[in-house]
Amino acid sequence: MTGPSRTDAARWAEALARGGRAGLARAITAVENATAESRAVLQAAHGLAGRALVVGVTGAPGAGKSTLVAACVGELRRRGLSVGVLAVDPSSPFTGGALLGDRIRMLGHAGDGGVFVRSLASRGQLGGLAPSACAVVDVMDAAGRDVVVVETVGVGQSEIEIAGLADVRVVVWAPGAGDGVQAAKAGVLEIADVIVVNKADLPQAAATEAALRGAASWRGASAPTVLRTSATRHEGIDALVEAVSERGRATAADRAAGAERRLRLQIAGRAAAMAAEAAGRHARLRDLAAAVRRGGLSLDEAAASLLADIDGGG
Ligand SMILES: Nc1nc2c(ncn2[C@@H]2O[C@H](COP(=O)(O)OP(=O)(O)OP(=O)(O)O)[C@@H](O)[C@H]2O)c(=O)[nH]1
Ligand SMILES: [Mg+2]
Repeated sequence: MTGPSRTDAARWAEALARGGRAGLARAITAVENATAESRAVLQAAHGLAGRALVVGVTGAPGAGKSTLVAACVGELRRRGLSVGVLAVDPSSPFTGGALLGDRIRMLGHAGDGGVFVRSLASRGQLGGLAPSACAVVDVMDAAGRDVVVVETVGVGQSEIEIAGLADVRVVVWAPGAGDGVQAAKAGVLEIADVIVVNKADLPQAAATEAALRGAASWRGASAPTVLRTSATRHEGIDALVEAVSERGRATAADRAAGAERRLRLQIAGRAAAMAAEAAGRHARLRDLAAAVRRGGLSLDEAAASLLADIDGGG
């Protein structure tokens, strides 16, 4: 079927464009493990990406993110949209993904070709998790998934990372969990487009919702949408999907801008990894360490000097 003149990237582009689950799974595995094929996969993916709505879902451990994502997947399928889900868990990537997969299976999406779930392994991610997540998102996007949902456990940094990765940022909150002050501290109020108070079947949900809405009001017109759900009772899911769609209504140019943002993150991530590697085996490292020890240079000055050397090819 494939002639000898066809490039690997063109073959992958064709495989991804077909949108099948097997091809998508193989492509992600190649990217994740940086196999010989990964370059061609990424070339194909980056050429095709820029159509999916990318939704980031973050929040404290146990807030109900996975249960909520699974419920939303059901609602998105009812709306005829294909979905890719990526579970990013820096602490336990396998159990996190498996749990999410279990929940989606429980909802009867196991045999549904319109749902594709994957977890991101944390090994070998020198430039941080975000660039790797971006690459997988691009592959799902390229494979024609209408919506790509990325679940990350919110532990400070990942909320910030998700801000660059997603087109729409959803922060999941559990009732009573520190309310507004805690949210402000976590930086959640700056990055959220939608704040969900999940477990609305528990006491305090309304008070928490009010506190978060008040705490986010300083953003004025750009304040996040705040709403309540009960993922286990399937309450408020429709409104949540609607709010995300509303926020995600975008032109083709906006989607392309999202893909370009993810590409920039990937390049910067790789550059950071390369610089770290070059710095770690640089001949001047010993002298710089000695200078820092003597007090002649600060750590930052030594690092800047090393970077300048690497930059100059030294
Ligand atoms: N009462 C109640 N419990 C819920 C609700 N949603 C989720 N849970 C429960 O909360 C627990 C954690 O749910 P998960 O969906 O795994 O939460 P998570 O935020 O994905 O957790 P991590 O990925 O480990 O950070 C489970 O026992 C869920 O059944 C809800 O709406 N109401
Ligand atoms: Mg989870």
